[in-house]
Amino acid sequence: MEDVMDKPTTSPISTRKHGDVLIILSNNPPVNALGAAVRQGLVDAIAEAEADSGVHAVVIACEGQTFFAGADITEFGKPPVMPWLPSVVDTIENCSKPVVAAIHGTALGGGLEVALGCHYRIAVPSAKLGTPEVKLGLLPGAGGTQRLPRIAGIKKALEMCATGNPIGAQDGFDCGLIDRLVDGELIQHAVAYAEEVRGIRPLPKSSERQDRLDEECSPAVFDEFRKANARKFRGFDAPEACIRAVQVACEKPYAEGVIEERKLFMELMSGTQARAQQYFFFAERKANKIEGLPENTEPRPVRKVGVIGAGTMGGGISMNFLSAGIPVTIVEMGSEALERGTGLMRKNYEASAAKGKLTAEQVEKAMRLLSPTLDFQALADCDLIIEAVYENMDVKKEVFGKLDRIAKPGAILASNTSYLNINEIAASISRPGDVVGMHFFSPANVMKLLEVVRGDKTAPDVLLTAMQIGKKIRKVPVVAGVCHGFIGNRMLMPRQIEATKLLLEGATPEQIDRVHVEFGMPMGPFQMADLAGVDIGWHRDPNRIENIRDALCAIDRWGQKKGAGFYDYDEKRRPSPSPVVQQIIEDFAKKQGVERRVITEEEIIERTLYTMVNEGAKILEEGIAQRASDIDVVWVYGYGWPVYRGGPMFWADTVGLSMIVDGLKRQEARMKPEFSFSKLLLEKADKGEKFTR
Ligand code: T1G
Repeated sequence: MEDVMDKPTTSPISTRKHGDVLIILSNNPPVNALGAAVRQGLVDAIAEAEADSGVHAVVIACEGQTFFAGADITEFGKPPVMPWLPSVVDTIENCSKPVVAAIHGTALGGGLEVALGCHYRIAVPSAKLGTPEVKLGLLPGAGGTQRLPRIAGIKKALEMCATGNPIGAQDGFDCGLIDRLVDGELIQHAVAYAEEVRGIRPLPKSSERQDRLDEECSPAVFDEFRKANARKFRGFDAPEACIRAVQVACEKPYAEGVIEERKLFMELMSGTQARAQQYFFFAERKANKIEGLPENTEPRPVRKVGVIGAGTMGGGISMNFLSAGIPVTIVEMGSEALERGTGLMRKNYEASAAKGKLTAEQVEKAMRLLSPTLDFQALADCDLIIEAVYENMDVKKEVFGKLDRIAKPGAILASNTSYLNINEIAASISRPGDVVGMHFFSPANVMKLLEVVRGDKTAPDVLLTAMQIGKKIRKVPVVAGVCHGFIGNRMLMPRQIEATKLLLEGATPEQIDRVHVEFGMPMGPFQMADLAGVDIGWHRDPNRIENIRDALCAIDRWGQKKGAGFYDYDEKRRPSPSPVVQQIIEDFAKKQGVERRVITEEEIIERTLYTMVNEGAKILEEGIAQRASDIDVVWVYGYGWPVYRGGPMFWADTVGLSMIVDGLKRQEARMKPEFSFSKLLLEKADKGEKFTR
């Protein structure tokens, strides 16, 4: 029986009849976002089904890569266009004929809410289901917080709504969200399913289900969930709103619950966090785009990767490629170091398996792709070689010299340096166009950020390849120009300099760190120094004491690894203020004739965060970053800047650039000689402009 095409339409929604089943099809690339035209099209299509007595059931499906991936985020903040998504979902649920959702790809947010409005849901096994609104500073606003717990239970709904992490189709089936898993031709299966259920009455409406609520509703469930996630949700507004909304499902009938949901949704939508997180959604996607790349640039194939150095960074870097199914040859100077490095990689994999993140088979599969060797020549047939050796220019040049002699033509030669000059490294060999920086962040197998450093001679296809392979190994690659510390570490320097000066002037490590932690950072400058190692970059001469860091290192206070740094640490690595350090600071201040005084939180913010913004502006005006939002992506993914503040540049815009300039002017005298104003910051503040919009 052939499908009868209905009238051609410019709407992204089309319909066709298969027997007595009306198939409603969405074609709104790239992700079938539920924009105004899609919403109207769905309402019109349901009306068409209702009006056609020859139709006894309906299927809703999507063309392209995915089922509806949610509301159209580009419409947020603009005047709303009817019909509203909640009423579209109600229209579907109140259809007098059974509606079956046919799910593939990612049914997310409003997309899952549309599916919950349908009477039945079938999916292919690879499908994912989620309510990621919380990652946009929101909550499901089209009935999801009331329908999801009624179908999948309270615990599942809490987990999905408050974390925003998707679940797999099998998990969806197990919790009752999916009625059938199907392989093969999805729409055919959906039509067959619709035929099966076309006569069943009453129609199963999610909003009317009560049984799952009765099973799990108890205040303890919510309190336990809050407690278990307190650390993860710290500083965010949306997770608590999600918990509250799902809890309402236990306390009120559906019709009242959705009113509460709407109220909570609108409160979040009008807040700064939602704006920051929605800004960041697009910032992350923009970061992938390379300005000025010649159109016809093609990436180079990367089928085999080489890594030089099996230390913590080399091992972590290698794991990313192994986990992506790309074979890695890892080279070390000595067998002991090689065994230690590969042993640590296996240990890290097994730790992930122990947490259920990987299967034992996946661990073995990844480790089978690893070829450890002491033979540098083994890198000769690698397409991409990443150097992760000791952070010293001479050592780097020596390694690149050897690579220049053995690497095959067209191989990409990358350095994991976090500070050194990529142009200087490139200039030391015969193929500077093949050189690029790939700056991973520690632990390299965990941290998502990858600074891809474009040298003056880096060829366009080399840059493109590094960006694409970065995405392939599930990193967030950001283009950075060559300067000391690239984007992230360069902005870290003024913060560390001012934080240390503030210690001499009267602040304490715990005071400065508390201001940063309350601001939303995972830790402050001194906790970070103790974690990374106070001795990083230390000249190793205990008799040469030029600053507080030297003084600490000279007495073996190298940080957590030594049980003492700026803080003292107990056996559980819990920090406590150190009278020894306080004495060292006061002695230093005296020796340097620094008058100590009371330091306010405001001054700490102005001297440690406003200075970062100023440095970010310099990075922009020098073209080291392509755009302000890239700087924000670097700081959110590389340094734990709270995403609900958007990133340093977005945050500066919310504070107001003239406020930032005024604050810096207030502190300028104390920040000399290191501090100087960015011209771009002064100009924009003067004109009332912003960095990020
Ligand atoms: N709205 C508008 N544009 C979107 C979009 C959306 N929901 N999702 C993706 N795009 C754009 C994106 O900007 C990019 O554009 C292109 O599509 C490809 O995306 C009432 C309020 C679906 C898993 O949060 O998680 O529903 O850069 O590069 O890696 O309760 O996109 O090419 O110009 O990410 O294959 C809830 C968001 C909305 C899902 C695909 N939904 N999207 O990943 O491609 S709020 C979401 C994603 C809501 C209701 C509430 C991912 C993806 P460009 P991409 P991908």
